[in-house]
Amino acid sequence: MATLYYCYFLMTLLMKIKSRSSIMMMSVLVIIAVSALFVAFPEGISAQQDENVFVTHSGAVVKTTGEVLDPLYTSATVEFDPMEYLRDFNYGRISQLDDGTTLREFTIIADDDKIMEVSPGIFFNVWTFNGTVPGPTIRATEGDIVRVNFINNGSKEHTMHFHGIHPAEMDGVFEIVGSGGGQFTYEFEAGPVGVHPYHCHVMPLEEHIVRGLYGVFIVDPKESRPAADEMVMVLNGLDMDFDGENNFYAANTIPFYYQHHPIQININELVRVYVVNMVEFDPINNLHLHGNLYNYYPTGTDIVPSAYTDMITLSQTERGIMEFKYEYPGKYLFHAHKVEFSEKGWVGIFLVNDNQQDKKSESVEYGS
Ligand SMILES: [Cu+2]
Repeated sequence: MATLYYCYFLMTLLMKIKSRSSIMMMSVLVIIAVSALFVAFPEGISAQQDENVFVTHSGAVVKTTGEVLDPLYTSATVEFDPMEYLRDFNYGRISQLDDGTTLREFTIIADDDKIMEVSPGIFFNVWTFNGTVPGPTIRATEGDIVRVNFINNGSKEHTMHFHGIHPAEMDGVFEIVGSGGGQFTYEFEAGPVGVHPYHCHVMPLEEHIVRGLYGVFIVDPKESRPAADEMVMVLNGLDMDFDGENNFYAANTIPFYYQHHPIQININELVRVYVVNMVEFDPINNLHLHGNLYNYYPTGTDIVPSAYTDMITLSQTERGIMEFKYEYPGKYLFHAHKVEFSEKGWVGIFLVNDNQQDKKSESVEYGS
């Protein structure tokens, strides 16, 4: 209240002054007076600036003095289980063409209104292929015909751009698919052998990718790879506050998920991991495996590994295949050796069982 009287007194004085030089003098006095106010009442002024109040879509009022990460949503419309995603391969609806070629048909639906609980209590508006981030893992054998019936149910334009070899009009860049039910059919021969990303290619590309419009496309060699416990890891990041930096990092979207729910594998059984880096903003990501080394096949295009290592470094959309076996039971970390990423969620555990019957049981939780 004293502050108000002070301002009122200064304003009254100013209005009574007529001459130009007096006005200049009074202006200097007002500046000094306002500066004095900030010195006298620093807590009152800064407290008002720090207080943030948000009204969520559900009507709840959120007050905070800390950093707020997307406070607009309080419930999820996406169901995503990283343990299920890990080993879930979609081979499509299979039929034979007249010449005997295998046709694999897929239906992929894009949406951009879904809300995902990406960490306990943290909700984020994700853009999805078939309702999840990442979208389904599409799998075919080299030489198969892949036909993708794409439907854009979003409110924005989207496409599907596959990495690999295909005609220009199947590249998902210039053939924009309109919102609200637009359709396009992508059709091409599966190739080359390897692990490839697919993603939306509409501008601003950064946003369409970071929001979640990506997935993995595996092309198997005609002579299949040796039997193994196969899994997919998409390395991704989440920019919750839209400042062009990731707040969370993960393997398969949910930070720390495989640390709290270790991936169970068997001793002396070959494990094959299809790993794809979809992190935006940060120029590199990496993957370090504990207590072991792995054969690494960059892009999965060769059947002979090019490295035997415990560390690979990946830029945007770089990917490859890792193969390894564990000789000793126990728990082993895998994580980004860029420690900032692992401390923000990109870390997990392989739990190596020596009892084969325990394999893939999801009832055991481990770590904290
Ligand atoms: Cu898009």
